[in-house]
Amino acid sequence: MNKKRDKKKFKRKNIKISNIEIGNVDHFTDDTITEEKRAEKKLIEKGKISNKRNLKLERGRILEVRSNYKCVVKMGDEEMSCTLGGRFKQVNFETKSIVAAGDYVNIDVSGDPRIEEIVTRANTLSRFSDNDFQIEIIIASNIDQVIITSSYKDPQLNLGLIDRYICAAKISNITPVICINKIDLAESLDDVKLMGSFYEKHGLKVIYTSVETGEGIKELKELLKDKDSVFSGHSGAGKSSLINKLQPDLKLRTAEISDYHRKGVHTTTRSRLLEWDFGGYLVDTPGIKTFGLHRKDKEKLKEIFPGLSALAAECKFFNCTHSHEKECGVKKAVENGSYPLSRYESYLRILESLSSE
Ligand SMILES: Nc1nc2c(ncn2[C@@H]2O[C@H](COP(=O)(O)OP(=O)(O)OP(=O)(O)O)[C@@H](O)[C@H]2O)c(=O)[nH]1
Ligand SMILES: [Mg+2]
Ligand SMILES: [Zn+2]
Repeated sequence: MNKKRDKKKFKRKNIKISNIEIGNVDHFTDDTITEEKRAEKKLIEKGKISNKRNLKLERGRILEVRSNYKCVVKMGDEEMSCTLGGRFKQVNFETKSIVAAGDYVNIDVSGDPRIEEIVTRANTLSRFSDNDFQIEIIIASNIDQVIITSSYKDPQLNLGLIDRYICAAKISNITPVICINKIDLAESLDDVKLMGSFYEKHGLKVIYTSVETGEGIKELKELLKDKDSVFSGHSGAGKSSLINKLQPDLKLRTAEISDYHRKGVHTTTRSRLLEWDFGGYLVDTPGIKTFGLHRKDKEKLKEIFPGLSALAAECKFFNCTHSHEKECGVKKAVENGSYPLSRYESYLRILESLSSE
């Protein structure tokens, strides 16, 4: 077939309209509806909104994620098991967590309850896998504060892990609170408080608790009241024990100290959203060993790592990363002893972990 000739043949002629009265322009709003419909269809196809929006969806909040497509949800006063709508089953390589404890969801209750929509999250406390792909693991969502739980001893206080939590929380606009538990095991309290004083100096809240003696529990309760908090930290730090102490009827499983020296004991195995009887919610989480941040946040590190931004005014270069540069305010402070070497080394370790390709 000769395409050129065809084109010529079918070329449209300009149509002139005369003697035709055009009615009320409102008749043409059909066009805009079509546009909207098209946009909506696109969103449905992308899985951003449900195609069942004509159904009555009810709002609930995820208490626990049981498997990839099953979770326990609270709706009103009821707890129910829910599945996830089919469109969530599309593979997403960026995240391991389709839903997380704390998510608000819209549920189709016309049959077996099915989650159809995840309400946009206010924030997430997320860590990222160590490998190149940096897959997101959501610890909890829609929370006000993270109680970074560390024990003074058994297991040993790990300030490097605390630093990583602080950075992750700040990146996500979540207030970090440091809780140093098991202070009954400390020989001297001065020794413990010295460790916390660095963080307090840089505006962070630090509380010292003991489930054994009850110290600090009242202060912790005050802090938790009417807020949504997540308890996170090393396995065995005493997260579940603290929660039980605050509200004994929750009866969370905790491990005996003797058990806990065995390798790989994780007593809490799934994150769970629970309700305080004094107001607010909490998420108890399984212990973690390491907390990976995302490489995309590398630039923010020097702004959010405790105490660095105030020293940066003394750096020669405005974009100083306080690592290899000369005439660096942070390095000077480390040299003259006004900034602790151990925290500077922790900063460098995190910086390096975000630099590897
Ligand atoms: N001496 C002392 N022991 C404590 C304290 N708090 C908790 N423990 C003990 O520490 C052990 C671990 O406590 P858990 O509450 O199970 O720790 P967890 O942080 O929930 O651990 P995972 O669920 O594995 O992440 C238990 O044997 C507790 O009795 C404390 O303040 N002092
Ligand atoms: Mg636990
Ligand atoms: Zn510098």
